[in-house]
Amino acid sequence: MIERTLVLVKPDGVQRLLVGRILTRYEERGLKLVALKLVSVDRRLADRHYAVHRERPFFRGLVEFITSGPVVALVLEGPDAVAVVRAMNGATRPAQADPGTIRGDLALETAQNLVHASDSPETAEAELALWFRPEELVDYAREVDRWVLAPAEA
Ligand code: 3AN
Repeated sequence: MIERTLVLVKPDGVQRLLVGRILTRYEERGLKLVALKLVSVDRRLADRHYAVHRERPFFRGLVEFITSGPVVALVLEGPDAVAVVRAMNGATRPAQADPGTIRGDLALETAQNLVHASDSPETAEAELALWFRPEELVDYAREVDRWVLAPAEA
């Protein structure tokens, strides 16, 4: 099933100059870039993005962190993209993230775990709408897809 998912390279990723390295991993996997932008996140967007965590003790810290500097927001598309990207990111707590994942290779702390990705296709739909206007999602063909995707999906 071809899915779309929202990814954020959080302020720690931008400040640590890891944006290129992180995006390269998704690109090299074969995922298709559908949208991409650098965003200064305001309080309202942060509150809405983390609304499901509103009652958690770390909610304030989450909002403060994601508004502390620019983030890179992107939409990736591909077969099972939601699960594929979550697996590439690794466990939320970097100590539990497998080597070879973004967090397992590049992060040490839960709060500074570099990336966010939608956790289900339903969440992805809502997060895409929150972060991008419909016209920011770019529709284009990729020559490489015939080497990356099954014939029915290319
Ligand atoms: P994920 O980002 O892997 O989907 P969630 O949705 O459980 O993880 O948590 C959202 C974000 O909240 C995480 N990316 C992490 O930055 C932060 N977070 C989760 N648990 C904690 C915690 N115990 N203390 C501080 N921050 C946390």
